[in-house]
Amino acid sequence: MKESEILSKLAKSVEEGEPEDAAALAQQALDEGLDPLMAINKGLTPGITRVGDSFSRGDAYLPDLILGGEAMKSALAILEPALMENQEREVTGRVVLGTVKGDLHEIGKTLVGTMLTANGFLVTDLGIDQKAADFVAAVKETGADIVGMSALLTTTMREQQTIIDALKEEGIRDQVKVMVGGAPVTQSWAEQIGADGYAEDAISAVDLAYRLIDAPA
Ligand code: B1M
Repeated sequence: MKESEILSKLAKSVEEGEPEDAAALAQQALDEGLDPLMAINKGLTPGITRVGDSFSRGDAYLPDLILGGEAMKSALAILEPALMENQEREVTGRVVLGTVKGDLHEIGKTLVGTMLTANGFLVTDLGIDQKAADFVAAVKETGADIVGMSALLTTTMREQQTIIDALKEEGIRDQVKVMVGGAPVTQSWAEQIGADGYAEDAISAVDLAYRLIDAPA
């Protein structure tokens, strides 16, 4: 199958919420030598973006979001291990990563964690719906260099501020760099809440992490 055809079928499998098709196409993409990152960025991501856009217009409903998310996750389960192959294994830095309280979106956060891991960062992934106290405890336990907070909802992005405040209250704000991201998050929001950096996607999150700890990329 041509590269463009696999990419458009991957997008369609997510858009139509077909986890089995998405996984089979992801495997086919790898078997045919496609770059897994390209399969994610030019196949899966346009598919899930279209699901979100239809939802915004009222042409799709919550079950469509759920199925789109499931299809994306099943393809990522095949593609993410391939992203890790032949990568630098020396530990570059320690990162605590999670999706903030009240927010159940995990796909982008997990992708950021995978890319960081593939680039030598030791990532403690707290999961979704994590309160400030859990971020603070994990930073203390792991001695993290960076804490990364993902928020996908305009209502939950304020939690990023709450976590920074909690780090200050615990007297550890100066010991850890704060990285924020997620669809509604912007550079100006990051500045407003006193984060050390904002990344738009998983690739720029890796560049940012290197910069934050002054490591050569
Ligand atoms: Co939700 N949802 N959702 N949803 N959902 C959005 C975010 C939305 C924009 C859809 C829309 O209306 N167009 C909208 C938010 C509106 C807003 O607040 N402005 C929305 C809504 C409204 C909701 C519910 C409220 C719906 C409802 O119940 N009525 C509900 C909320 C639940 C909750 O969290 N409490 C809800 C639920 C869900 C599902 C659970 C069904 C499902 C998630 C499944 C899962 O994760 N397992 C879901 C999905 C799939 C989406 C969309 C369609 C796709 C999100 C996604 O996975 N994208 C989304 C629309 C959209 O984003 N276009 C939408 C793919 C992923 C690779 O991208 O997550 O953006 P993303 O991550 C990127 C970057 O943002 C960045 O890098 C990633 C990789 O490139 N990044 C970081 C992310 N985190 C980062 C952290 C960093 C750095 C970069 O540093 C730490």
